[in-house]
Amino acid sequence: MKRSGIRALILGLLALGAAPAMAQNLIANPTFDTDYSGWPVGAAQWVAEDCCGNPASGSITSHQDETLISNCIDVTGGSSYDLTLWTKYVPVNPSLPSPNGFAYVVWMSAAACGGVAIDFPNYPDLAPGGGAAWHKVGATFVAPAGAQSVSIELGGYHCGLSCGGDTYFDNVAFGPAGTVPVELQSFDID
Ligand SMILES: [Ca+2]
Repeated sequence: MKRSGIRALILGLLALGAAPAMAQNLIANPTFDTDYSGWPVGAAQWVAEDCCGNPASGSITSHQDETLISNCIDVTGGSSYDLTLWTKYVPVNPSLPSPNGFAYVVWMSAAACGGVAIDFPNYPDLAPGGGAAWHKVGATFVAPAGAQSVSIELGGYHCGLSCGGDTYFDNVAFGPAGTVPVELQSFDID
């Protein structure tokens, strides 16, 4: 085990120790075991490959420009929420390595994703450096005042071959800050 692997393991154990006993993930079907049910908007490409080696679970991929699915969750304006997900970006044409995937956090003015969009920050550094290996990213968001629900939207931009690749998603977690185990932006396990 490399030094980085040891460090990741230690930090992972610290994160587990600091997490509340009841981690709360509000995402429906967060692991895409057999399909993307629970993500009712749009269409996705389900694939049998799991982010983390589970032979009984799959994931989804944008296949360049085809995916836009969402999960709607009621929230409280002004409260903080954690979003984590596993992702990877596989260039189809290595000379065009620009990531084309996105994870939007769309804050809505009414419950059940009704009303109007108040804000929709894109997830930062979704596939940093092209990220061809599965890795986990995470961030904390503050629900804007007046937000009553949020739509977590995963997909790929409609930019065709100019974007040059597919973005994969798996193990999506969203919940009140501190209830979803906090993990590192990315790390190596050797
Ligand atoms: Ca999975």
